[in-house]
Amino acid sequence: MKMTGGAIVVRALADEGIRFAFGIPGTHNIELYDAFGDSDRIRPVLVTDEQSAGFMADGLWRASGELGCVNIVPGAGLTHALSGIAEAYMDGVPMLVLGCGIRRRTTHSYQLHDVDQLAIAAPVVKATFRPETGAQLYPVLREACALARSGTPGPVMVEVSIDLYLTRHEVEPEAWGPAPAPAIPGASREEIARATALLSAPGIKPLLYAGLGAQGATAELLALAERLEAPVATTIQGKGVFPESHPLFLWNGFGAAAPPFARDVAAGRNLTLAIGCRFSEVGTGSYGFTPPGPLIHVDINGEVLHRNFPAELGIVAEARGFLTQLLDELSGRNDPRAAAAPDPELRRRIREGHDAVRKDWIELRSVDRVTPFVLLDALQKEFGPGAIFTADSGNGTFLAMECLRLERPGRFLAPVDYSCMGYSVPAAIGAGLGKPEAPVIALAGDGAFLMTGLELLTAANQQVPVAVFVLRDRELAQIAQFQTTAFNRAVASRLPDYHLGSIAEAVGVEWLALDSDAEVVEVVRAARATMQAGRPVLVDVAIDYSNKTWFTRGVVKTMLHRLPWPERIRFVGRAIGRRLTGG
Ligand SMILES: Cc1ncc(C[n+]2csc(CCOP(=O)(O)OP(=O)(O)O)c2C)c(N)n1
Ligand SMILES: [Mg+2]
Repeated sequence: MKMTGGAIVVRALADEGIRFAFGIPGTHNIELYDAFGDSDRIRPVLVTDEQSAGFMADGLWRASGELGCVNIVPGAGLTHALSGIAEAYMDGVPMLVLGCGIRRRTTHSYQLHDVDQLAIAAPVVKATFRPETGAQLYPVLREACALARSGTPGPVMVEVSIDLYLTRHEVEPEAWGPAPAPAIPGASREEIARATALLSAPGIKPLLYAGLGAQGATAELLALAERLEAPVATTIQGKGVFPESHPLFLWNGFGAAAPPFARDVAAGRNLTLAIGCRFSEVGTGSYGFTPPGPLIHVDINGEVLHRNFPAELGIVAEARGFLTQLLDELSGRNDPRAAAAPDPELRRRIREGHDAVRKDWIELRSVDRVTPFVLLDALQKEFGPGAIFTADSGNGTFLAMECLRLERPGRFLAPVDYSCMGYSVPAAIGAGLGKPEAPVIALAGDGAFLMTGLELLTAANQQVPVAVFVLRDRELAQIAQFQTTAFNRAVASRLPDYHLGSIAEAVGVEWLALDSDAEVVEVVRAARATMQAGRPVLVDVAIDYSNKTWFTRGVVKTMLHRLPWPERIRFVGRAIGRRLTGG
């Protein structure tokens, strides 16, 4: 039968379960948009800037596991979208990047938007495809989606030329189906036996360290932690993979960027089992720890093993399958190993450590503005355990990481390894579309908000009732804090002031001011009421950043220690000199 290119693409997307295509139409893909108009399965979501298209598809997947499509015009659409695509690439988030190509059946040169798109996208996607015929469209799109979801997930780009959209093609839909799923790697019997032997050797006190790759394995991770009586730390991305109310939950990290109790507990362990993580710079607080060795490192992607820390045993395996096998082996009928007894001393240190951290935050309350912990605690209490938080690149990410206690993965969405400012508002909209039943709260820095805050217009237009809390310190604090510590001055990191309420009014969104701790509960409740009525809301928070996070304090120290001695002396000397002279 004959089908248009647009109809074939829409059919492939729908068969992949894709419900949302984020982007802005252009002359090259209006045929596709017309086909969207005929579809009741795919909603094209109009964004204000294509970088948000990537962040929305990212938030959609992280919150709900649903694949999103970034749908962009050639050249300018792609270059705007690259930030969101690159964030997804570095953070392991799958998405279909549906690029549109210029005419190929022409002898003309210097066409509109004519750049080598696949070359531009190649470093930030897992693969690129350029179907040549209409018949290739459907199978190529299905293959691209399968690849995006497999292994370490990530974006995959397919460029569809306008030629294919403008014409009809002879195709056989009866022959269409999903692409073969790539094999899921698992551990061999020998690898499981070696891991078991290392873990159950006499005197071994393991530390478990879990990343986003372990997000489908919470139950197994819990069973293993209890069986080994091992404390569990997670990466930043992995926040919530292990329930954070559990007595064995340590921290999101365990090195110099963690509070003293977490550092001490980790230092007392003598083996690390790391699952579904890759020891990235941000996750490790700038490589601010060495995993207590020996290290058993398990990841679905063999390339991450032995990269930052050599492993005694590196295993290429999907987390849940690995943990199931390991638990079977530990409790095997032939050679059952005794489960470790609960360690009251360990649990006491962890409990008292968390209590002390909490006490500090409460005691260091702001006198005239909003204390971060007071706000985050109130948000958790008012919105309950189903709430989804998005964070941005900035101080807010680390405050949220340290103050929120989450029981499940998919509740803390943050741009970590690419760390791109502008993530939180569009990611919240993506999350809200994927999980309409969950309250979604964006924690945006006042610098980051300037980049993508206008997407509140999209939230209003799409009727996604997100709450955006803008943390107003009138600084690029994450950088200004580094600058004032190291240089005793902050250059180009003070923000010019702007009136947030006017922006809210301009895009037709309600707004609230939150000026002090005393108002926190009342304002959070008012924001919640607006969301429950189906409308987005913006909150202007006079945040007090005077207490630095454990993360920032740790990273400043670690970075200093990574410098060669003469440079260290220069840095410290300059900071002291400027403090003494007031310069
Ligand atoms: C696109 C982009 N530009 C610059 C940076 C560098 N950077 C990291 S955090 C930060 C400060 C963010 O300021 P703001 O949004 O106000 O958050 P705050 O730290 O003040 O909470 C900057 C400039 C970045 N990560 N991403
Ligand atoms: Mg700021």
